[in-house]
Amino acid sequence: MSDGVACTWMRGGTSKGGIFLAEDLPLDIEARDQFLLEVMGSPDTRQIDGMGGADPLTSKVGVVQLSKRDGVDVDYLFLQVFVDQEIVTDAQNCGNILSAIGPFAIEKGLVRAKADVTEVTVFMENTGQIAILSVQTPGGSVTYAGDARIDGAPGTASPVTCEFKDTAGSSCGSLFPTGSVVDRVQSVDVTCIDNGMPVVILKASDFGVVGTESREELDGNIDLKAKIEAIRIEVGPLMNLGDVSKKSVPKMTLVSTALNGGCISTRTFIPHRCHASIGVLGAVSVATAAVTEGTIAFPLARCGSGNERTLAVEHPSGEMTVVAKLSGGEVLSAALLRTARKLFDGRVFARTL
Ligand code: NQM
Repeated sequence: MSDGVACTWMRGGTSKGGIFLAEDLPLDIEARDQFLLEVMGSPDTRQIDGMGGADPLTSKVGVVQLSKRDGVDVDYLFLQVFVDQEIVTDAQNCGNILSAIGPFAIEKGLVRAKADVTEVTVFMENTGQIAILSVQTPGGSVTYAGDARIDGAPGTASPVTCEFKDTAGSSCGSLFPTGSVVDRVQSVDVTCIDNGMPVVILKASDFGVVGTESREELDGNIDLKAKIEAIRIEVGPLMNLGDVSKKSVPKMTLVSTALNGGCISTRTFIPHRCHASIGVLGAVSVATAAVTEGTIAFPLARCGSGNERTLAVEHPSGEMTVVAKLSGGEVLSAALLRTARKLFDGRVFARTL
């Protein structure tokens, strides 16, 4: 039997997964992906023979290494391990798992902790962009205990703030990759946007739903999911993502008027299951659509005014607040509060490695 591979299991925001040092994983991508499929127990809807939680949100991997880039601490590659298909994809980023990368990098000695708060500058390899994380390090060591609360994760923990700049066109090349703020696809008006995450914004009422249904109710609506998937497959090439049939992007977000005083209400398919909340960069893309005139989201949204806006994106388990800085109507940067927690540190075993 092998000695396994060093790994830290962490919750990052409302996601959970295995965080590895790049040097500990097979260099060959096929061997790496096969290893990760076995670690998670995929493909299997229950992931019974692995660590995955039978949900795309708990079947995630972060791969971290010291960065050689100027002004950057670590490089982070995100990998989505599909639950029920033999697919490991780097075609999407993940802002939730990102929030675990700061504490992980400090704990593994890749970044030296300062007193109180340590900034970790991360190059996100999936999209070639930078995020700045602020991690609580009282007395020079990471703490996971604290008073910060995020919707979708129980209890409180220490805050990790995530700041994103220049995320427009992260995967698609431009903010509105089709060249238009609205397109008609399969007889439905949609907004295709990428401000950190490729997202297709859809008006819930165009699909005969209210848009505030539970995750379970929407996941059980087979007709709705088939319509949404048909649109997704058609817009993939229009968004410069090519054939998306085996990719986890674009995400598909149904929007409606906020019910709890926020900016807008959302239900997001990621892309085949409804998200229990919403992704971090997914929320940045939705908030950007909400403040941009002409989009599907704009007439439904309440965004306030000024060059700094606090935009609460409502989702099935509460809301995610995006603090957006704007200039001339354009979103220049976005900051979000997350929490993260180390759950396990040890060695993980695959069947064949
Ligand atoms: O959009 C889920 C998540 C995500 C992605 C998904 C994310 C993001 O909640 O930045 O965090 O959209 O597949 O972890």
